[in-house]
This record gives sequence, C-alpha cells and structure tokens, in this order.
Amino acid sequence: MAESILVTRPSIPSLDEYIDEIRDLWETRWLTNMGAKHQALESQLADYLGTENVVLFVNGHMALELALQAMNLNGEVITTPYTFASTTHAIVRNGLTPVFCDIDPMTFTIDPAKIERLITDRTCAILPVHVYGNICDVEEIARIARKYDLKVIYDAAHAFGETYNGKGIGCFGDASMFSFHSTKVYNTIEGGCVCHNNAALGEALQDLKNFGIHGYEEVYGVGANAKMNEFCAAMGLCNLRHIDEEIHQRGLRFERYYERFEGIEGLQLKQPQPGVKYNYSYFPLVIEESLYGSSRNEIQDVLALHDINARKYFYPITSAFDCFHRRFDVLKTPVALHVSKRVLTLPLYADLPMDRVDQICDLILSCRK
Ligand code: T4K
Repeated sequence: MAESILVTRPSIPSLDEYIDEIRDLWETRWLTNMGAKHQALESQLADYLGTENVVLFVNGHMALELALQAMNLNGEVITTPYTFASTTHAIVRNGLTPVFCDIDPMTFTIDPAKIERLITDRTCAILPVHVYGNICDVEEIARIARKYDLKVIYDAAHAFGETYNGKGIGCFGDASMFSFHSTKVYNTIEGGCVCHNNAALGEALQDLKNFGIHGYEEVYGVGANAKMNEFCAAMGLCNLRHIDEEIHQRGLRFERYYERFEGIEGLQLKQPQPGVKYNYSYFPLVIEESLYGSSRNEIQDVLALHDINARKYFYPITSAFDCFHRRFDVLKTPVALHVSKRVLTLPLYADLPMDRVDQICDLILSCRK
C-alpha cells in the first residue's frame, strides 16, 4: 500500500545537523528571550531576504497582529478575503474593521483597480496578501497609499525568498510579515517575522513581543509575549542552509504538474509573473466544472480515495466565516467567491516522489469528461 500523501510535508535537516546546532544550549542554558540563535537568525534572514531589518516572532500570526498594533491604527483596513484566517483575524483582533476588496482573477491577489472606491475617511491601511507567492501589484498599491496617506502591511506568509525586479519582496510597503510555520517553504517549526525599514516601528515591535519591557525596571508598553525560542531559531539556522535546494526541488515538482495540466480546458494554472523569482510554495488548480466535466469537490474525493490529501486553500473566503455572523456581504467580492469554490491546492513539497506527482496528475486527468 502506497504511503498517504498530505498537502505538504515540512523539510527538516538531518537529526545530526540539528543536534549539532542545539548542543551548546545544554551548556549555556539560554533557551529563549532573544538568545544567540535568535540574534544569528535575525541577521542571516535579513541577508537572505534582502531587507534592512528582521524582527522574529513566535509565529507569523503574532507577527502580523503585532505589526498592526505597532502602527497605532484606527478605523478601516482594506484587505482581501481570499486568504487564511490569520490575515482577517489580525485586523479584527486589533479592533479594526476589515473592508474586503475583490481579487484579480489571474493572480488571486487584491485587485488594485478596486481599492480606491473602498477608501473612506476612516481608512487607515491596506493589508494585501501575496497569496500562493503570487506577488501583489506593489507599484499600484504604493501609488494609492501615497495618494491617500495609508499604511501598507503585506501578508507575505507565502512569499519567503521571493524577489521582484531583483529586490527582496519584504522591502515593499511599510512592513511585511513572513510565516515560518512547518507547512511553509522555510520553517522554524513555528515562527515568523516582520521586515521593515523604520527604526520607530522596529522599537515598537521589540516592545510588543516582550511585554513592553526595556531592561529590568522599565516597562514602556502593554506588550504580549511573542518571542521565538532558541530551539525554533536553531531549526531556522539549519533550514536556511538548505533553502535554495528546497526551492529547487519544489520547482521540479511544480513544473511537472504544470507540464501535465498546461492547455487543458477547464483547468486554470498559476501563471509566472514578470520580474518575480518564485518560491514554488503552492500549486493551486482552479477547476471549472462546466468545461472540465468534474467539479473541484469530486476531484478532491477521487484523490482522497487514494489517500491523497489535496486542500481547498482558500475556502471559504474569510468574510464568510461563521464567526462573523454574516456581517460581510460575500457577493461584494464575486471573483474571490468564484475562485474559492473551484480551487484545490495539490500536494507540493521537496521530497514528494515524482511518480506520486504523476499519479496525482493521472487521477485528476482521469476525471476529465
Ligand atoms: N497569513 C497567511 C496567508 C497564511 O497562510 C498563514 C498561515 C498565516 C498568515 C499565519 O502564519 P502562522 O501563524 O501559521 O505562521 C496551515 C498552517 O497551519 C498555516 O500556517 C498556513 N497559513 C495555512 C495555509 O495552512 P492548516 O489548518 O491547513 O494546517 P494543517 O494542520 O491541516 O496542516 C496542513 C498539512 O500539513 C497537513 O495535512 C499535514 C502537513 N503537516 C502539518 C504540520 C503542522 C505536517 O506534515 N507536519 C506538521 O507538523 O493551516
């Protein structure tokens, strides 16, 4: 019986490499609170991501939530509903109001042509998502933000290591959040960071992640505890040594899916974007039942019969979540609603055997009618 295939599987270093990396923790007994591994990782990540400053966090969600808090925002934040729960929750948990903008039908990122009509005198920020590692229209978003004096915080959870016109993707906007969750291209078990180039913001982030403490006797702010510990930072140091090979291996599997599905009526594939170095984080497939003959749900069920777990990232759209009790009108973002009902993200990870990629393609192609 073939091994079950999950939508993703974390890459980890050899046990020996990890043990070597954490060995000194047994001597120093410095396990958390911005220790040596934490400091080393912040500096190595700034180099790798090509950004001025990196502030590490316990996970991507807390990084995003505290980045919004650090900016002292009030009012409405224009964002996308086509994302993981974290993006919208970070806004709402800050007491801010999400205003949902529809997405571009090709990239699934926020449609910049629809942003300006949503701006009111309460708008304080735009929170776009580089979903699946598809890069938002950063230039147009910057133009709008300048015109209306809005902050821009990118949810770059899926965009680790990507560049746009040779520039690290974390350099755009006022801040960008990356997730280092186990399911991501690059992981620190749990973890995340905020990239920024603003000293005051950096200080606020440091405060918020450590109770607002400044030394033993001064507490400047009502912060949280969102520090990355040394074991996670050690995993990050190891995984960073292998990240280019990780992305290369993912790319080979991504390309195989692409070759097998390209040009088939009823299947929409993620398109390459000019100027973007992609990280092969996800393989989303948008299935149009009226052209393909089978629906997304039917295909997911066929894969499940073979113990293959493809996922509906992202269904439902966040504005439809039960926790919001129909507060938002999902019909105002018809493209996001349409894509979310048709999308299936296929298994993709560095050591996914190529014959299993072919098996997944064969099963999906066998559903064509
Ligand atoms: N913004 C965006 C756009 C995001 O996508 C995310 C996270 C965030 C913000 C927040 O970042 P973090 O706070 O998470 O750093 C998963 C991940 O938990 C989540 O990080 C990710 N997005 C989201 C897209 O996917 P679930 O609920 O689908 O996870 P789960 O447990 O079903 O795992 C997915 C698959 O991964 C499993 O089928 C098996 C595999 N897996 C998972 C884990 C945890 C493993 O093989 N090993 C593991 O340790 O959310």
